[in-house]
Amino acid sequence: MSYKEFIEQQREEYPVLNEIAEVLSSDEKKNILVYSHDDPDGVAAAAILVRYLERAGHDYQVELPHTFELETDRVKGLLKEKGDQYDAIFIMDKGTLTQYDELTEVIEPVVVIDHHYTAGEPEDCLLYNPDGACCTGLQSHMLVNLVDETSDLDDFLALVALRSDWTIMPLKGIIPDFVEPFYEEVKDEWQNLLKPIKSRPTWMEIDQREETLLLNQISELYFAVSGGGFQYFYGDRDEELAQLDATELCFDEMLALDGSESALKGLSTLEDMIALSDRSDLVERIFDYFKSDWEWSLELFESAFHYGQLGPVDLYLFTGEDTPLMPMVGSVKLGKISRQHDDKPTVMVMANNDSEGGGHFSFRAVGDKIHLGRIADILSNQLAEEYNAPDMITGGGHALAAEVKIFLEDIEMAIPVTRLIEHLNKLYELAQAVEAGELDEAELEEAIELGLSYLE
Ligand SMILES: [Mn+2]
Repeated sequence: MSYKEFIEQQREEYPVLNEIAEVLSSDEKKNILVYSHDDPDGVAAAAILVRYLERAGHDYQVELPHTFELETDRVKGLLKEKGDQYDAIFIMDKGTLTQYDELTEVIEPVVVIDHHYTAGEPEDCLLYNPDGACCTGLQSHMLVNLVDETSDLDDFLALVALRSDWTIMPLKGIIPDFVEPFYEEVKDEWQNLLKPIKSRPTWMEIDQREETLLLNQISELYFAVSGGGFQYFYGDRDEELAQLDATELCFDEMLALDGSESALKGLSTLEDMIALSDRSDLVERIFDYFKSDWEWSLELFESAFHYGQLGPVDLYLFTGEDTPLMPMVGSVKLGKISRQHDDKPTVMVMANNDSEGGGHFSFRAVGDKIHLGRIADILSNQLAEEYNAPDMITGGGHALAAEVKIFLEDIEMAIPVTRLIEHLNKLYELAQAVEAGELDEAELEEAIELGLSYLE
């Protein structure tokens, strides 16, 4: 199936796409407010959309706030300040949340473009969250194709978004069905990004460190510049960087590639890519800070230790304070540990205290024997209830990767870490009891619910 046919098929399956196309159409001039996620996928999605809005002659404003979920009060505040000047709002790559319905009281239509799992859909918004593994960069590319044509730079940005969000893993030949029509259409044009090279491995090379792709390196560069959705910024050590919003820099850099399409297709090294940048001095400095933080964090991870065995899985625990790039470095360390043990299923649990306030737990796995999303979900709900702060303690994820983030600045880690250890210990004791054949049917069910999915 061609990419065009695939988009038509999506249009039939999701008639809301016709309504969204209507909002974007160039029949009358509009002013569109765009909120997108502050990670490479969200930034690329916004860039692809905005490139179209410019061509169509629409006005727009882009906001890339440093939270994943868009707080409705943030939007209401902006609208109060700016008055009634927008014809629509787009919320991109920022979760599919029922609370977005509230916004229809202050602006309509509310268009939600997202690919994350949702427990409940907003009903009054124009929502496009299709079945199948995709990312919002590709969704944005598809939307533009409903009303106009995309070009090489849009293809490039969509590839970066797909790789940054782990939707595609070309080095391992992993291209999900949803992405295949697009990927098949563009891959020959971008062989320079997609052929294996022996060069600096990125944080995406977890099961081996010998080869990488230029696409992976470029995605890592955009991760570094944007803060990656984890707000890893470098203003603490660089006066100039302290003065700017690096996610917006990333967005501007993507737009500034307009006109450099043939240079992009001729790229053979990451240095070439950095040299193409409008502000290559800044980009290079950010990337150097990123790399030195990476080396420092890798050293910190030497202290990760074997916590115990949960059935077929080795569980490792890492704790630290102000650990930079924690989940990415932890993933690479995890891959190394697993390889040293004949690719044994392994889980890395990471806990970080932010000395400026707040905390962060990350969970990563090789093998899906333990459901990390369930653990993060249970812990974040428990802590949110205990602190009565559902907006400030969030968490979740999937089987292989999950997070718990605590944004309460005055929090001490005693209770969160205790709850984490209590949960891990419960899993440990249940796993021991399973080995001893001591669990009845109901207890087995509970063990699975708590995360021991290898018992399913
Ligand atoms: Mn995304």
